[in-house]
Amino acid sequence: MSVFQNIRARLFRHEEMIMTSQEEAPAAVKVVMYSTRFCPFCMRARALLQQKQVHYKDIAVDGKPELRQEMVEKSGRYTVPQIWIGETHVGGCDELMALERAGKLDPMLAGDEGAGQ
Ligand SMILES: N[C@@H](CCC(=O)N[C@@H](CS)C(=O)NCC(=O)O)C(=O)O
Repeated sequence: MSVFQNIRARLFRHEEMIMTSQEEAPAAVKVVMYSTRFCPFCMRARALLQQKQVHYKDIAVDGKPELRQEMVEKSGRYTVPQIWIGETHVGGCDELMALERAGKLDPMLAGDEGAGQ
């Protein structure tokens, strides 16, 4: 597969994932992530959520200044990804990974938002 075919395949998978995430109802709690396609932190966060088989809404802000602005207003942060589990603003990839290391991510995904504190 050429580099361009590879990139096209990745883009297609990303679009498909966004549609799937938006069409399927979240299980226990709503998970939302603002991201860009090729940001390594976004990829890591996405991989962890996918590994946990979480249905989440992935809002791609690539080339969408209005969506990035929405993210900044909601989170007070300028970097992607920005992740919410239910009403709780988790932060970025590092914070998501830290929750996982602390054993707090699974309870939060199961609806126990207080577990993150
Ligand atoms: N510590 C942050 C780092 C995130 C970060 O640096 N993201 C980069 C993209 S890979 C970013 O948003 N840079 C600013 C920009 O793209 O405007 C995290 O874990 O999420």
